[in-house]
Amino acid sequence: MLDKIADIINSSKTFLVTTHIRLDGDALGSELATYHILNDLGKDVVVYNQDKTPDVYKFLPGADVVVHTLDAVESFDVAIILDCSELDRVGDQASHIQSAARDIVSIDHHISNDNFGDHSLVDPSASSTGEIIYRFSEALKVSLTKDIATNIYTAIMTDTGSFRYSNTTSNTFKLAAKLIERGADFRLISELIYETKPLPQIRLMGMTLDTLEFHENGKIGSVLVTQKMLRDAGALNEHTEGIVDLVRSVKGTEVALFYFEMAENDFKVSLRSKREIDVARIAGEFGGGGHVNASACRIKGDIETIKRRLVNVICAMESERVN
Ligand SMILES: [Mn+2]
Repeated sequence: MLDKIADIINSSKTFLVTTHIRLDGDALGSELATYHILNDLGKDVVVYNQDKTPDVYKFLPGADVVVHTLDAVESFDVAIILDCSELDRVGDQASHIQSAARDIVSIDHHISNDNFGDHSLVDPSASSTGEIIYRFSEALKVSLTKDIATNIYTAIMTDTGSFRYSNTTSNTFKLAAKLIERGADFRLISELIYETKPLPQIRLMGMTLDTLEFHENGKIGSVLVTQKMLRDAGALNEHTEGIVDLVRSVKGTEVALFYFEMAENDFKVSLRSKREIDVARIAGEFGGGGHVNASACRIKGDIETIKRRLVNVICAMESERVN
């Protein structure tokens, strides 16, 4: 499949590259690495995202080329959709992109990928979409520049939680070493992503910790962020990143839940787990998905009912698993 996709890329001229809403490091790093790869091949490339680039990722090489409207773009040969398990994840322009593209290429590492692409490069064993983009660059025989290496390194580092999550393999480390040899400045990238938090984000974290509660003897931990808390802290949506990992880090916690109020009685729930507890399955019960140790879903209703429903589902699945 990799060779077939390389043929399609080589024989095409105009490209749209995009990824999911609520941008993260893997989404942006994979996208901008792809931009540089195609650009180095002399292709015409438009990089489109519905959401604005979070401040923390603005240092990524190529971040300044991203556009947020597709008005002027009528058609292109190939749309490359990155890190999306389904096309709708790109946001409001999904159907426009589908009709404007001759071919849709999906590159992703979600086990829940629904095969929406005309051509799919999906590998659930890859740590990140960035890891697959590296293979993509090799298949296209593009030399690994510092710009490409920096973007791919960022994608891998963020999706593996700095090489700590169970999606990390010895291959991930080998690849990281190669990227560092090609100029990815691992110390600087880590500082820019993890050690440049704006004060409102820290204030929000303090307020969020006040909502911390536990169920099932501490095995399930949860926190809540409301729109009012964001306003009071002067924080942005993107400043909630990492909060759920703080809950998982508590001793004895096996499942961490983060309830984010998107609108009244409308919550996005992020789930994290330790070891073999499959939170993708739990999120799946509510129409969501993701990976074994990290997933998400959206649930409507009042927060107390939602909390009870989630705890019940987690307990039911856990008793099924251990019995
Ligand atoms: Mn990813």
